[in-house]
Amino acid sequence: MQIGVFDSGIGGEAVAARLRELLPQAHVVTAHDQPHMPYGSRSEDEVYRLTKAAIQPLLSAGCAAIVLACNTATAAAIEPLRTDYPDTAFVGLEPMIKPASAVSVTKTIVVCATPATLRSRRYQQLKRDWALGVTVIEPDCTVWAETIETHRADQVDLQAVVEAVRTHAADVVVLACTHYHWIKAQVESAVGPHVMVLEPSDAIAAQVRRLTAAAAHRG
Ligand code: DGN
Repeated sequence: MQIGVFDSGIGGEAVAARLRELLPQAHVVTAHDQPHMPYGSRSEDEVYRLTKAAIQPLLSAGCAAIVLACNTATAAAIEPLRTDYPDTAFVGLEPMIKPASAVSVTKTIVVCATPATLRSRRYQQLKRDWALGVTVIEPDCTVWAETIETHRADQVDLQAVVEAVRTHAADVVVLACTHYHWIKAQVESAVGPHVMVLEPSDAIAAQVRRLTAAAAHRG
């Protein structure tokens, strides 16, 4: 089975790597859109149009499932893409608000995401559905993805996150942009051992594994 993985840049690589580990029999192909990266400050319509254009090689390659390994693209594009391509299974990534809210003891969580993800309707709905009684702090991470994409991950300024955690006694940090996978260890060491840092590569790989198992079962 051919599985496509899309992200504007290197954010999808961590998800693709995990998929290759978990599903060695699947053929995982990736697509990026570096010329238009970062997506995080673009409008919803622009992100939809760019994502649709960038996944064409995956569709032409016959991918039965396409993972939008990008929170920004999922928020803006997954619904219209499902309508555009009903024969393709689209798997999206969403900020891990539900597990973060469930596991938080202080009932305060920090969500790191792009501006486009934070202002999306899908994200606002996630908060309404799963963060009842939970305070959600959203520090400014606008330049993170681009800094990571341009191989300067060691220069990402984590001050706003550290301050958010300390000031509000948050005990969970959600990394809600796939680029941030590459700085997970940095974030963990900056916020300290009592703060849990959540990142979705494993969860998304497990979801794709279920999907492929169900497809194989159906024959
Ligand atoms: N990796 C993308 C995400 O998960 O939102 C965003 C990267 C970007 O283009 N800003």
